[in-house]
Amino acid sequence: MKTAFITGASSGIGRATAVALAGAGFQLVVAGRRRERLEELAAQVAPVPVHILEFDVRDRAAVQAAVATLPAELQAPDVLVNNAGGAHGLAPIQGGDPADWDQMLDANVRGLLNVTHALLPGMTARQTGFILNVGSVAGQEAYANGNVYCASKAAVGMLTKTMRLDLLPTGVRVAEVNPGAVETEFSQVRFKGDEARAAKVYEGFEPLRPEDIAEIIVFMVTRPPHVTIAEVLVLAGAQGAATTIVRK
Ligand code: 8X3
Repeated sequence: MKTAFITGASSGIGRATAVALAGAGFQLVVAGRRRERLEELAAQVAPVPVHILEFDVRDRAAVQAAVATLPAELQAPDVLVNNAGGAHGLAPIQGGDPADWDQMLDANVRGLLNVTHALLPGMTARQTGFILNVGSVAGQEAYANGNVYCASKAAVGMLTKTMRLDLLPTGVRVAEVNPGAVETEFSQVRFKGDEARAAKVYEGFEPLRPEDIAEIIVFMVTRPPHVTIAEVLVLAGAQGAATTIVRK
């Protein structure tokens, strides 16, 4: 049975991707900060084998320690989905909170590196595997007040490209999906629990659902070894660019 390791699996795109990969025949390692949610996920996909790891991707030592508890087979997954991360705040750079900046750079960039670093020995030793990084339209386009979030996702884009080159001789493929407006906890987190402000982001049009992205991720990571879909930008139907959305 093939194995998929998914970070940020307790909600949103990560959770939907875990469910979709379970449906596609993968056993799962699901990582996140909220064990209860991961247990619910495991119950939902039963009888598919699910191994739960509770850690914060920002904590390199915790990531290493958690991965070390896995049986060797699971330390070398067929698929790694680097999904954990998010946005904190939406303010001009001159009014931004450096604590928010740290959060985003630590999770979206360093967190991705921490998890990748912990799993690469196993994946490269196997000479096969697929790393799917979750970027964002925000990594491709600048939008006002996006500053550090946009920069962190641009870093994911460049890491994807450079990792793909570095790992080429190892047989580990690397690709990226760049979602646009997906209705998840993303905006609640960005606006620190301000539900009304978060809801406004998705008002007047049909946003993407996490399942829409999950379906595409499953397609990307299940292509045969001679096919790498390197990058996919996924926008909502009413969305022409990051902040260009037709609302009714
Ligand atoms: C989420 C998409 O446009 O809100 O990454 O930044 S956006």
